Amino acid sequence: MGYKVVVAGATGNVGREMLNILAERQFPVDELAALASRRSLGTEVSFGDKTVTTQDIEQFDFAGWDIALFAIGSDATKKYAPIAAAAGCIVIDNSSLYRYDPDVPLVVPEVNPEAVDGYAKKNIIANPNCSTAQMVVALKPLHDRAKIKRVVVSTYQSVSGSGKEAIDELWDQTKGMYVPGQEKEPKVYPKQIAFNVIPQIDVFMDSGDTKEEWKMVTETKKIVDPSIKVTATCVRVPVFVGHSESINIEFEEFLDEDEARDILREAPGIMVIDKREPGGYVTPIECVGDYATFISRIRQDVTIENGINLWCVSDNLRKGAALNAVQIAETLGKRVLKKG
Ligand code: 11C
Repeated sequence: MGYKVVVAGATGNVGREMLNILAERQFPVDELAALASRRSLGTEVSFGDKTVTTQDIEQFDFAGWDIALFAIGSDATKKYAPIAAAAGCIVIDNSSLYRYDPDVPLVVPEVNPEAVDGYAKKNIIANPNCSTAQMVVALKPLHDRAKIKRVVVSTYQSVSGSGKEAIDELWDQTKGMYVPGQEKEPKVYPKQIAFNVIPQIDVFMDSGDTKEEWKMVTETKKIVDPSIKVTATCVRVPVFVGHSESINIEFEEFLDEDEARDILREAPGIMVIDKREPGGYVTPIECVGDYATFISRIRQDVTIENGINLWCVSDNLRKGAALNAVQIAETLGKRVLKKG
């Protein structure tokens, strides 16, 4: 016997990936409901070799359903997650709404799988921000060996992190550059994204950090270790899919670059591609559609006592969102629900 699974937000970028990944990984689904807002009602979505017609989330009765994967943004989540949870359906939520709630586990299965056991306080488990998810997969095995003191991270984040309109904006602006009269003004982003980079992701906070930067700090502490200090600069780049990160790590103890490479090679969810020659590293275009978090450019930072630099790339719609949510469902299945 398997699970009755709901995917809410099934027509969005992340919702569609959730359906693909449930099918690819043969998650034991007995019955599937694909939910959408009234605007996209009746849209057909693919689930493996089947086609499923979306149902109205407003009318849906969550009673009797085991797990709901939510990819509907914070406002809709605020309305529907409590309804699903109260009906006994465990919500795995991709929005930021519940991530910082002490009664809601924030889980990356390679890092803190045991945290899913705390799901029952609210019947909700939170999925982290995409830029955090790939970074903590890389940090955890190194932290276990040499205890991380401080992380300095700069991100290079693709436009798919901002949704479909942002993908269209990059495409239209890029084409528009070559056709006189077809130039497109920025709508989603505050400045032109084509042939440019924008050092702002999400809103500014009083500290001067953006909310994306704050998320990386706060979520890393909740998932890995509250003692780790993180400082982040998050930048949007004209890439469709795949977030990249330059990560500088300072440890309590010395960690040799070769040992760091060996640890990362053995770690779950990581693929090390690190040849010191032209092209001997991974770029975002190569990680699209993959499950792994790719690590390259592992090297000693000789400007501090115990430092390592590395380059980290992952598909933000997969490990950063849909894959991690499905892995949480798998972990919940193995550790708690034990069906399938
Ligand atoms: C971006 N990281 O790339 C964001 C998208 O908190 O789940 C995901 C926002 C979030 O724009």
